[in-house]
Parts: sequence; C-alpha cells; structure tokens
Amino acid sequence: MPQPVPLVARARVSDRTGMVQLPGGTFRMGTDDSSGFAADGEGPIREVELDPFLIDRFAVSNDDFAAFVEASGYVTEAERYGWSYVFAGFLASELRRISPRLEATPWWAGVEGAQWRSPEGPGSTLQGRADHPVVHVSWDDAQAYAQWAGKRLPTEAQWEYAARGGHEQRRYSWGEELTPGGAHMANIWQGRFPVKNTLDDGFAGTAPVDAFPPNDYRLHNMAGNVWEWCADWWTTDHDTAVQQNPPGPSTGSAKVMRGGSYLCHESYCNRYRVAARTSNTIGSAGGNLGFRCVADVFGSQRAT
Ligand SMILES: [Cu+2]
Repeated sequence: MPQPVPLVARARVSDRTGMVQLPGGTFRMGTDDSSGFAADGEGPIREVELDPFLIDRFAVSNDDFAAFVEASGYVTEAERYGWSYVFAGFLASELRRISPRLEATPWWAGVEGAQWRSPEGPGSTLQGRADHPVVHVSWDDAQAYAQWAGKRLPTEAQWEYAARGGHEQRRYSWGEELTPGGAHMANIWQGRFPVKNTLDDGFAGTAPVDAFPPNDYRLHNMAGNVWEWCADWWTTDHDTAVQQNPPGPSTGSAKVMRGGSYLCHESYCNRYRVAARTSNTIGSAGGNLGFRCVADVFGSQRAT
C-alpha cells in the first residue's frame, strides 16, 4: 500500500481554463448526521472510489452560456415552453399579481417569459450579471452545453467528492461551522424565509460565480448561490458496497441537484450542507438552478 498523500496538496489547477484536476481516490460519501434530511437519502455513508478528473472551479456563467448560444443557436427549454419559475419576492408587483404560485411552495411563481436572459421575466436583463451563474436551464440544456464544451455533467459522486475539498465527513464544504468567525462562506438566505432577507451575506439573488472563498480544492460556491445539476438519476436507496466511479441508477424520473441555493435558510432548508441533495425532473428550470462541468484527465491513469 502506498502512503496516503493529503488530497488537498495534490489538487492542481489544470491548463484548461477554470478547471482544477482532482486526484481521485476513495472517500466516504453521504452522511448519517441526524440533523440532516434522512428522507432525502443523505445516508448511509458509503465508500466510493473515483478516477482523477477535472472540474470547473466555477458554475457556468451567463457569459459562458451566451458564448454557447451564440456559437450553436441553442434554444433553452424555458424559452421553448415560454415560462419558468422565479422567486416571487423578486417580481415587480404587476408580474407578481398575475403569476400563478405553487401551492406547497408559494414563494415560487410561474412567470411567462422568464428565461436565462430575463431571469425575473419580461423587462429583466443580465446587466451586471455577466459573471453570475446562468439560471433557468433545464438538465437537457445543461447537458447540451456540456457536450458543446467537450465536457460532461458531474456524477453525483464526483460532485460531492469535489465539494468536500479533500476533507472527510465535514458538515460544510469549508468546515464545521456555518459562519466561522462571523464570516459568510456561501450565498444563502439570512433573516426570516421567505419574507425577509437581511442580506448579511451581501446578496438577495445570485452572486458572481467567484464570490465567497473557495473550498480547499479551489472550487467556488459548492454551497449556496445556485443548485447544480448532476448527471445521475435520483434515488434514495444507495448501494453500500464499495463502488468505483458510480454513475447512479440506470433510469429514473428525476435528476440529482446538489449544493443548495440563495434561498436556502437554516430554519427551513439547510441543504447547503455538503451531503444534502434534492432532485428535479429533466425539463424543469428555475431562477436558482444552474450547473458546472467535469472532464476526463487526458492520458492519465489512476495508480492502482
Ligand atoms: Cu434549500
């Protein structure tokens, strides 16, 4: 057996702009922490082995997505359907009045004309948000971007391994405390959800993709800001045998999302924890859902 090398020390920035190469190896995925959401399938903890891979240091930005659309002529699903979900608190009163709400989560309004270029519907623009994560992109849209970029969506195991930053079983991607020394480490909700956001972290909606300190793998916003699509179909029933490069279930009805968003709040949904997870159907889009990509390490082989 070779001596284990600290994972953090082995991560290095790749030649490929904005990506970092992670060493792979074995890590413990999930959590058995009772303060999490057991029904989400956060546990049980299981050992996963991964080959080395490259991952974007940032979520795909509006500028990145614009380059893709310009080059390919791609039209997103929210544009084709003609509407998407927007946090009602961001809407002008007129739009708020006419936009239907979701019954269980009335802070979500279905807004006609909401799409990646107009995140709050008609009249809203990306001005000042070129470096914010693209939102209102479905899983299919994210997949199309990744293919164009010569990349892939991360498997859920890759995503969680990356988010953990080389540390075993911490609560957050930066450590154990939500605000160490009073510092905000992620773009989440402060105040009383969903009526009052005190903006202690500086942001109501999305923040720039490089906002907040990176984790120890130099990855930004693995918690908060926007949920990130993963490649895997959703399940809450995990294989506990040691798995190598698990791709998730072979089929399903929803795809995994990880990381939490600017709407996550301690009292209601603390899904900015590094083991937290949720799902959405592949055609779904919303104002707090984006993605980042991974790629293979060209020509490399994992030492066995
Ligand atoms: Cu949440």
